[in-house]
Amino acid sequence: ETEKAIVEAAKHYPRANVAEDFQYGTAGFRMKDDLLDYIVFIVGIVATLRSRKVQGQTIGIMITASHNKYQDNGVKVVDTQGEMLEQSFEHVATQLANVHTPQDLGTTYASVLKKLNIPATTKKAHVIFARDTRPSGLRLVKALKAGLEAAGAEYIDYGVLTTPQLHYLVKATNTESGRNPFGEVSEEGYYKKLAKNFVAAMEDAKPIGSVTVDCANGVGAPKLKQLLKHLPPPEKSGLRIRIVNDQIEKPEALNEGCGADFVKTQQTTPAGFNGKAYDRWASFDGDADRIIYYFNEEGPVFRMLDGDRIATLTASFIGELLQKAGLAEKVKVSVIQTAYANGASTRYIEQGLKLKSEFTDTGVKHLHHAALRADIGVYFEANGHGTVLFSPHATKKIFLSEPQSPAQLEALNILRALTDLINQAVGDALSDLLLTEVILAHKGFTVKEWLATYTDMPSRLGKVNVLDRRSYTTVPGSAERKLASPQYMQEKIDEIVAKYKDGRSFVRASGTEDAVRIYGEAAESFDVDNMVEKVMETIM
Ligand code: 16G
Ligand code: ZN
Repeated sequence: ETEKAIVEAAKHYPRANVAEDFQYGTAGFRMKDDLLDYIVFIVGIVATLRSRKVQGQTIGIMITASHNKYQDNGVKVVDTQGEMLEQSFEHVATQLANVHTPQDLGTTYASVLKKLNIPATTKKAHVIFARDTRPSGLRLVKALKAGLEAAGAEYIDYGVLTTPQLHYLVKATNTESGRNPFGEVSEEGYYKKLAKNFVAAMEDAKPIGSVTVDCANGVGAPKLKQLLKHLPPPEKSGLRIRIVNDQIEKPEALNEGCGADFVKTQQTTPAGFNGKAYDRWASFDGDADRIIYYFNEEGPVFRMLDGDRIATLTASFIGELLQKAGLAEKVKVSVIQTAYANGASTRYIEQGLKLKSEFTDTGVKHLHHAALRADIGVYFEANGHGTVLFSPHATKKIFLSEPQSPAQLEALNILRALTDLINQAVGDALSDLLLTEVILAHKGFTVKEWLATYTDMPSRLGKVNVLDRRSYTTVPGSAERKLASPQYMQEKIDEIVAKYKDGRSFVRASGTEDAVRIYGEAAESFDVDNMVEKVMETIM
């Protein structure tokens, strides 16, 4: 009768009458919000199925379109440990999203049920969900509840949250009664966990000056304000956190001329910027899972401290702590990057820090999975999404080692606090902000010293809109750095790149737009522009 209930409910949420196929992509489903009601409805069904498949563990659903325009929205599913949805269920989601009538949905649901091997009468299903500040969020929640109810899930609506807060709650819920609870199952518990470990990780370090955070006029603003209430006051901690772009009551202001994506892609300061030379600024994106830093030098000359910089800063700090704690031989740090990482950052990781570096395809789930294989895996995309994962082996060493000196004890204490200050479920702007501030304080770095750790290669990112991006495929295992098709295109690119000193360029199909992206870097900045243009011409 679940099937019947689904058919009935689907009559109120007809699929948008468009020919295009919807696809569960790297960021779930994302599109204009008026196309989404049916999609959100079926995602409720998919999450319910997933929960049943994992014996009633809790599954999460986040309604957000991150850095995209306020007229867009999206939906994605969070798996039991706070990670991205298991692959086979992505296919189920895509399949159900492209069924055109309630009757068809019913039969497709029945066949999926069979294929997934879920008896119709199995355990209860549990789902929790949240949304960002977009105006369409509340309407979509209605469709979501209809899907969940038809499919028979028990659910909790957590209202407005950042994406990483929802990931936290999923993981906390599923580990609550186990041996390693992730944290209290509440928004409050999230703040308490971060605040406590921020104080512990700071130890006696003295933060330098203040940081101003551009919250993209999104959900990060009210949530950062909440977090600040749990932190020691600036007079005590020595750190002042200022907030700009917090106008969530103005929907059209979301991500408009501000936020991490704007600053990163435009290479300029956001709306509302009023910093002086060398003032430390950071930007969140619209759902607060990305953060980048930046500042102006005199001139003003804009300087970016992006995900690569946060990764190298973090890896170097953790590497030093392991040394001091006497654990450097037993616990290895790996840095996981994508093809977009600036070549200078990779060289610095390998030659400067003498740490392992590894590459994966674009998209958080690929980085996350690679990081899971490391002792300590530091992963960041250049665009500011990232976190650090501590393996059970590393965690055991960090918590069970007997310090041989006060210095070793101090290093161990900081490492212990870091394992809980860092949101190991997913990249998290709030957590990464506190982490970065802790490291800068310990190192005694201003933005100037941070930038001076290495010099970025001049780089450029281009985009060409194409009719069929699927004709652009990359060689498996190349981390998207080599094209397999169209035929001969990689040869042409190699030929162009060979003419430039330290040139590197790659082309890959976007996972989120009908376009291919072209990245290039070279020793000289005039060379990069020229090279990337030539590579773009091979596509047009
Ligand atoms: C998605 C990914 C992001 C990636 C971006 C690349 C997640 C949660 N998000 O937004 O990590 O950087 O896609 O977009 O995985 P592109 O394929 O259009 O270049
Ligand atoms: Zn985001």
